[in-house]
Amino acid sequence: MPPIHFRLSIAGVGTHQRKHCNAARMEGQILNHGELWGANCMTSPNSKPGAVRALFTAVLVLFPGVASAGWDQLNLPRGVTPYSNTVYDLHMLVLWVCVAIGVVVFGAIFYSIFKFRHSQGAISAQWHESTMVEVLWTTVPFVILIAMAVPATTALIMMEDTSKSDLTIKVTGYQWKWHYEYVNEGVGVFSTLAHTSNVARQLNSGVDPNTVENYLLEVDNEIVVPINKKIRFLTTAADVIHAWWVPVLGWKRDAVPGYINESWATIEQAGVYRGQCTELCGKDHGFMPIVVRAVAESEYQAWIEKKKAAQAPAATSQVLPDSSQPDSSIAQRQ
Ligand SMILES: [Cu+2]
Repeated sequence: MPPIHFRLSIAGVGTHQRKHCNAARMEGQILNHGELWGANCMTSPNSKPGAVRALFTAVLVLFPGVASAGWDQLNLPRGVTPYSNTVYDLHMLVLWVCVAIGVVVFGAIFYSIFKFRHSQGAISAQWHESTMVEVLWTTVPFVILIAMAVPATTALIMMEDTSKSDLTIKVTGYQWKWHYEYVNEGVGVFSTLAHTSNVARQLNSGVDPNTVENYLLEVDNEIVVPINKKIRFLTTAADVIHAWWVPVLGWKRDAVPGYINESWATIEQAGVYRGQCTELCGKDHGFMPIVVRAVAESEYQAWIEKKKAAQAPAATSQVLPDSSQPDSSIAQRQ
């Protein structure tokens, strides 16, 4: 049930609700609004579900985000890779297991507190030395943990398997830009913050950042990758620790000087996907976005050929930026 519908329903909880209940009864439907709707529908049209209504109204007034935010805004994004979908499914599985445990445990606690309260003459049970209880509270959590560990381990093994990749891209973090090397193709691309964002971010630039499209999430040179191909990413850095993160791929990897971390992605939907550096790497950490354009294989090949042709004459003279002057490219654009 989308929360927005819930808010509208509550707002019109009087006649609207009664109409809904009557219609549902006539059509033999099962109301899926949860216990509160069901309980209220069973009351007569003249009854006053005041306490319930007041409670919900208070919650919705105090936490308007609960009512207006869709599930997709509260939850993880599904992403565009099998990797990210596996992560999402695993997250949902564990979440619902936790919800079930929470309902059972807190239900038992609150039921016990209410049912066996002192004013009702309750006398506490004596469970000391109960073998049955001890066996149960040992084996039940054990079985639940094993049941969750199996899909979690399967997912972890899948995540680490970078074998049989179709292409390899080496990602190197610099203060404050990214370099992408298409290892098998001999193509390299530096990707820095787009000029429009870079101008707008300056103090007293006179440019309202709200008017800049994809502010701080746009680059001068996006990288192009083919869809439905297994891409191996090798992440490293040339100065300090950065982290390469595009949320829809389902992972992020630290880019550490002197080390190479591996990951992979098979992007199933064409599109432009954005991300950022996610390791606090210096004063311009927030100004090294990532843009990945996933296209059809033929379009990718055409892009690679174009890059090869453009870089061929300059290949021998290409010099990596001097990390002792890390902000040189930013300064040049100002
Ligand atoms: Cu960084």
